[in-house]
Parts: sequence; C-alpha cells; structure tokens
Amino acid sequence: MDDLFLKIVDGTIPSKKVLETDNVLAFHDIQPAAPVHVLIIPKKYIPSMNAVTEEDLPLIAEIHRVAVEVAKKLGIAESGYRLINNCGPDSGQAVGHLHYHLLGGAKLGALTG
Ligand code: D5M
Repeated sequence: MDDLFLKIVDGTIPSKKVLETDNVLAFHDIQPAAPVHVLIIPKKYIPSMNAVTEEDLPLIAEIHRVAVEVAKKLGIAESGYRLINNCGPDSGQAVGHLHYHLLGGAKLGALTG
C-alpha cells in the first residue's frame, strides 16, 4: 500500500511535528492555506472518514483532544481556528489516509460549497 502519511508516521518522509501521542500525529502542512495549517492524523491506516468504525471512536475523540492541544501550543486557541476533514473526490481529498486540517492564525474566509 502506498500511503504517504504512513511514511510520515514511520519517518520515511520527514515532517515538522507539532505534537504526537501513541495513536495520533500532528505536523505542519507542506502547502499551508493559512498562517497556521497543521494536519492531524491517526497513526493507523484509515482511508477516509467513510471508513471510521465504532471501534475508532476513541481515536477520533483523541484527534479532537490533540487539535485543542495543538491550538493551545501554537497560541490560537482563543483567537479561533477551524478543523476540516475532506472526504472523497468532491471534497478535494488528495491523500487517502484520514486527516484533519487545523487552520488558523488569521481571520478565515467564509466556508464555501
Ligand atoms: O489534503 C492533503 C494535504 O496534505 C494537503 O494540504 C497537502 C498536504 N501534504 C501533502 N504531502 C505532505 C507532506 N509530505 N508533508 C506535509 N503535508 C503534506 P487533502 O484534504 O487530502 O486535500
């Protein structure tokens, strides 16, 4: 399986880590869309939100906890931030490993769809 983010988890591809737990990794996005743009991923392979199972729900909760910790660590918890998951072709999901974009550090534009 050719999973870019598993290679980031195992260190084959370098990343700028922000925070790490046993199950979750947060690192700076290589193509930032905002002054703060961090990707938060489960270390285990889950292709997209559609593949999240009941057993994964503690992991999803952990991702949310890590998102708050990342926002605090990078000083944007109070100014505000956005947590986005792209799922499937229409969303523009380019990497087939579940990930959440944490965006902030500036006034963000309105969501479009
Ligand atoms: O978002 C996939 C995101 O992954 C996109 O914002 C670029 C980012 N990306 C791709 N390769 C890397 C590496 N090597 N390091 C950090 N960030 C990376 P999607 O929701 O799938 O469109």
